[in-house]
Amino acid sequence: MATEFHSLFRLSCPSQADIDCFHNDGYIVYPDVFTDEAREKLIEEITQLEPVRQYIEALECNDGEPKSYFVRPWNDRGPYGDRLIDDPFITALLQATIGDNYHFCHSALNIAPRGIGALGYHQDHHHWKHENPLNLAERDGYYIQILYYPNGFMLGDRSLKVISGSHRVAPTKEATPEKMLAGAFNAEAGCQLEEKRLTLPPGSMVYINARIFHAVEAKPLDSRQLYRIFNIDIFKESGPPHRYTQEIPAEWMERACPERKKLFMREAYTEGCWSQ
Ligand SMILES: O=C(O)CCC(=O)C(=O)O
Ligand SMILES: [Fe+2]
Repeated sequence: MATEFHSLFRLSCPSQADIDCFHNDGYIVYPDVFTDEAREKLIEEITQLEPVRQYIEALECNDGEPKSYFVRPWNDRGPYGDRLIDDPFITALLQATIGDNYHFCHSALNIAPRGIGALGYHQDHHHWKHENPLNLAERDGYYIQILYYPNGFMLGDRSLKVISGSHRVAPTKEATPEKMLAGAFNAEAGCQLEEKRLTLPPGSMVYINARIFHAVEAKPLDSRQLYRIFNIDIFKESGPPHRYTQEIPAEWMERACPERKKLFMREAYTEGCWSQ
């Protein structure tokens, strides 16, 4: 019996304004973009995974040192998590921003409890800070992170912040987030580099060019939310592996349709693969 699977999102494709945001600011914010059903099912699927269920159960009675739950790659995906990989909206968004020539890189799942510390400003382009000829050649390739926040976050409560426009600055040692925020790179960027602190309702997503500096604020002990769920899918322009380009499980390949197979047909990262 064929199951009909509609998009998990309220939108079918990005607007021209969204695409402009991507190029000008380096990111697009989609508040409450999941359908109610998809949001609820995704949360259910994630929180009912056995290790997650145990983690949450421990949180409810634990008063020890706060620890995040983190898995990378996140392969234990139910039907909703799985569908995210090539949902029609995601495919339309990737094609409209970076074209057709991209692959699935990897994924992760993170659950952040009350009391967890901040994550400082960073960029996630893994061919930077490595000097192999391969890394140098790949430096300008797109590396796209799609950040999903199934249960959302409030400002100052494990909230994401970004330096808007920071993807326009060449990734040198001098280009630090502090200097960018002090205005020292506005001329190079051709715009004012500004910190944007986000607040997002449940069912939101943020689409970023991983060249932008981004950071995450701490989660206060008295946060109204017991834990914040964050899952991420990463896509890269076709080419050699990035640091975490994951092995595709055999069963994923077997059940993939031809379009999805194309996303998976690339090399995974292995020790030493950049220096051969
Ligand atoms: O937790 C988040 O909202 C983003 C985390 C992040 O920047 C990362 O995993 O690289
Ligand atoms: Fe990051």
